[in-house]
Amino acid sequence: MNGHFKEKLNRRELLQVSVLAAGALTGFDKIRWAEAYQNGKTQPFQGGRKLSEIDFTEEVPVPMGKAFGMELDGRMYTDLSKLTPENRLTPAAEFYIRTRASKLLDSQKPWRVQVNGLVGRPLDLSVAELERMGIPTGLHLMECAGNARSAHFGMMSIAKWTGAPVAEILENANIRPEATSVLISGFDRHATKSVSSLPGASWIFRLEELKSAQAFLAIAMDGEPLTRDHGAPVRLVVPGWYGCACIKWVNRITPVNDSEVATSQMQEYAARTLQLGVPQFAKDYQPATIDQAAMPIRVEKWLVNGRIKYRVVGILWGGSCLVKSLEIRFDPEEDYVPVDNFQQTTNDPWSFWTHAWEPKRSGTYMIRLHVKEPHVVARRLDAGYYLRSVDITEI
Ligand SMILES: Nc1nc2c(c(=O)[nH]1)N[C@H]1C(S)=C(S)[C@@H](COP(=O)(O)O)O[C@H]1N2
Ligand SMILES: [Mo]
Repeated sequence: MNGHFKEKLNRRELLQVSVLAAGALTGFDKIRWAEAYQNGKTQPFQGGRKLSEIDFTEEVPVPMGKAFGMELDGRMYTDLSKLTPENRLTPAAEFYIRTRASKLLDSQKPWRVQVNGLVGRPLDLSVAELERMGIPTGLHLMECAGNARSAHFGMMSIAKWTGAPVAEILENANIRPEATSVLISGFDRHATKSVSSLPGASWIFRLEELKSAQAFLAIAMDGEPLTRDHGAPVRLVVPGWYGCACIKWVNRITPVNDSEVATSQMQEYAARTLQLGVPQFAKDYQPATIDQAAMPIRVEKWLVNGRIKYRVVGILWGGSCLVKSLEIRFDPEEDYVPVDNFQQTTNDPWSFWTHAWEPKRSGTYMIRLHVKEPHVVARRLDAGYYLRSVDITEI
């Protein structure tokens, strides 16, 4: 990408993001947040001054908000530390990337999406046809199942999507009664061999899972056509599922039955999507949905009435029912306590929380969140996956 184009893109996208962000909170959300920020629990910081932000320890610097590498090893990490409740969208130009566009991808050739297999009426869809079916599908979060502390957990972003509902495409293709699942595949041949990933991107979904998740073939993100790295001209989005199921450069939709063997992508991601072993058949896979999770994104150091106080800001995402009691622990010195300022209004995209903290002594603290309700499944969170730590030198 040349500098001029990049600059134009950034300016345009920035503008869009600020317009979007202004409209992103519904009136109801805005009032709730305004209340939460003015009432009670944020008062510990009233009249105070923010001195600095504390870096998370054991997280080496990596490029944030900038794409690097090529093809299967290409990445962009989103800087989540800048998010605020008033501006909770990640800029489109910084939406994380996991696998950059293949050098073998021919963007001159008209793109087609074939719908065949167990269908009464095979389809051969053009991008224009998908665009005609496109509807606004709302704000949705995407998280890579391999999102990691080494990337400051920056493989997670939100966008405002436009797409063609998969259910509608299947209906148009008259899918046969014996079809139980759907194989969705994308272009995934690359010029260079990856150091860590296998080529071949496809996933098999149970029909009812695709329908209940309201999966769609995305053609635009934040009002702009998809970029090459995000799967242009068309990619799958399955709200609530890990990114590995959200196939980019989609070219084939195939209704299948229960005898289908799991794809190499499903097998590669079996551990990260919390399967039991690596099942051979697609029907034996649990949905690759994102469990309830939470983590701090920023720790601020404040001076309030001559005293040092810390304000921990974090997000909560995933899961399928709203959490009422979220707890935080600053290990090894302290026990779990309820998070001060927290209200989850939706599972997708994320919600914010803040917590005032006055450490008793200086040292290294590991910060962990915990959902108190026993019926909420939070396997990664409970395993300590989203743990972050800070060094406190001043109290
Ligand atoms: N064709 C193709 N689709 C793909 C992948 C890929 O390597 N090839 N990676 C998947 C993974 S692991 C993730 S997390 C998401 C990332 O989408 P993004 O790069 O737009 O954030 O795309 C998914 N779709
Ligand atoms: Mo991923």
